[in-house]
Amino acid sequence: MFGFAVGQEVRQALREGKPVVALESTIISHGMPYPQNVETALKVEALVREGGAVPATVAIIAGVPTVGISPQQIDHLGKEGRRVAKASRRDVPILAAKGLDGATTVASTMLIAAMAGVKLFATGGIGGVHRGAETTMDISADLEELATTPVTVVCAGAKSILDLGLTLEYLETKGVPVLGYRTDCLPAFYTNKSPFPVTRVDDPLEIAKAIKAKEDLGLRGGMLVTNPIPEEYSMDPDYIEGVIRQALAECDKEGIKGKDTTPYLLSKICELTGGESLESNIQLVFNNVRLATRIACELEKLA
Ligand code: PSU
Ligand code: MN
Repeated sequence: MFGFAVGQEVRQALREGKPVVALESTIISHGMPYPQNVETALKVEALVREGGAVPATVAIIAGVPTVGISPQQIDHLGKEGRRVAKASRRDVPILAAKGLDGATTVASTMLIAAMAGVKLFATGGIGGVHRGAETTMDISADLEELATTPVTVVCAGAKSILDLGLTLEYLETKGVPVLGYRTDCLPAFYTNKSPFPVTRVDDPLEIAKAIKAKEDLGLRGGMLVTNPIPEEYSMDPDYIEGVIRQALAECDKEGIKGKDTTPYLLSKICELTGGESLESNIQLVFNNVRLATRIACELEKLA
């Protein structure tokens, strides 16, 4: 029989009702270069612990969806980088059948976290509706997962490699609550503003209550909490828009499609900004992890 695994520390925390925060692994293997990817992933786990919760980095290890991989496995995924399969929901059964490793996206991390009963998940940015989706139909499986699976995802909004307006429309159609932490507009990953409104919340307890309400009312699907990048790390909007346009043009010229699109754009942006975007990316992940940990702790008190 095929099944999933839960790391020992995470299993114990879940048994004792302690707060757990899930973390994804595509960000490690496909979202950042080595060695910053591994350093960031390990620091993130330390931040969750400092906040009083237990980290659960999710990946597929030799075919087994695993909630709470080891530091050695994090190092392995980071070193292998793009040689590891990027695993979204559709890839999970194939990797399980073949006994292969997979780095989980937001969609598959939510899916696997939910198997273990983990309710909070922190990352950098989510996938969404790509610019030009009206002809390519390129819409990330992350959005469908948010509509289906009961996990709250804390992110810094979405990069404007996506069409942010269409991404919000899609989430609205699917009935996914989109909250803004201390903001009235959707943060755009590298920058803390966009023209698109979200529902403002000012307190982690309020967010925890919304999660509890959703659960108690039997409403399916997850929730998206968008957390603006701290001002001191946010980038100039015009500069980053220019970089994104250039990255999109090169992606088009190279004929990159499908699941390769997002990782290609991420590494191109990193290259074009000479690493400046990477530092912002790392800092916003830390910021999201701190918030997710606070929400997880509040949620545990409500239980
Ligand atoms: N956006 C980022 N960093 C990332 C990703 C997206 O700013 O690392 C990764 C996440 O794992 C996300 C995935 O779930 O890319 C989306 O890929 P796609 O667009 O192929 O669904
Ligand atoms: Mn896609």
